[in-house]
Amino acid sequence: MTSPTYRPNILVTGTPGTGKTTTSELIALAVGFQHIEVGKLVKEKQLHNGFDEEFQSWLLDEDKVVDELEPIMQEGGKIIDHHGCDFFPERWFDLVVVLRTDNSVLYPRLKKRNYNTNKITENIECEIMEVVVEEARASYKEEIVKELQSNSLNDMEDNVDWVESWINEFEASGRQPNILGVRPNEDDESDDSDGMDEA
Ligand code: DAT
Repeated sequence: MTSPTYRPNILVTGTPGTGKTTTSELIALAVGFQHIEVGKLVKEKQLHNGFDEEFQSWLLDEDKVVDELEPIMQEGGKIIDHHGCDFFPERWFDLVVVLRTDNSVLYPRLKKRNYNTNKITENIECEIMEVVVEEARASYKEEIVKELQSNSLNDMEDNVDWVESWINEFEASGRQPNILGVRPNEDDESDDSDGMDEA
């Protein structure tokens, strides 16, 4: 007898404008996962400490965001989309996708959003300095971090297909999602509770 499949959780991260929301929505539609855009949730549920006028963004309250999401993540089958990733508990995710975009493509995307100069400069520098990739590599096990190019619609299609295949393989393998942690007696070699690491 096989137990019902417990679906993995995925984080889609990257500099603003790299395509997190669009790609996450397409993945969610393709595989029946729930897509949660953290920026939207922060605004709706007021999980912030006010508005930063200079950078025109909400100053999110990381503890409130984690508390709000914890029970949701426990259900499995979630795609979280956010431009930062170091404050989420490491055990939440089975795959971390970092979207990357060339600056010549990213700049017009940000300009089209009517971002002010500060915000455009900050985001372009962020992409040049590989801030989000570095953050992802520092916060999660290397083998679960996957960098994907997101310059064109073709790339987007390929990225959705890649994640869909990854989910299919994960579920076919019978692997246990990280959020479930290590069950007693299931892994006798492991004494330490490695399900509780904080990023
Ligand atoms: P993010 O959530 O990372 O801020 P988004 O999904 O809102 O990005 O996308 C920003 C804009 O760029 C939106 O108009 C869709 C477009 N876009 C994103 N990724 C793309 C891609 N790979 N090819 C073409 N357009 C893309």
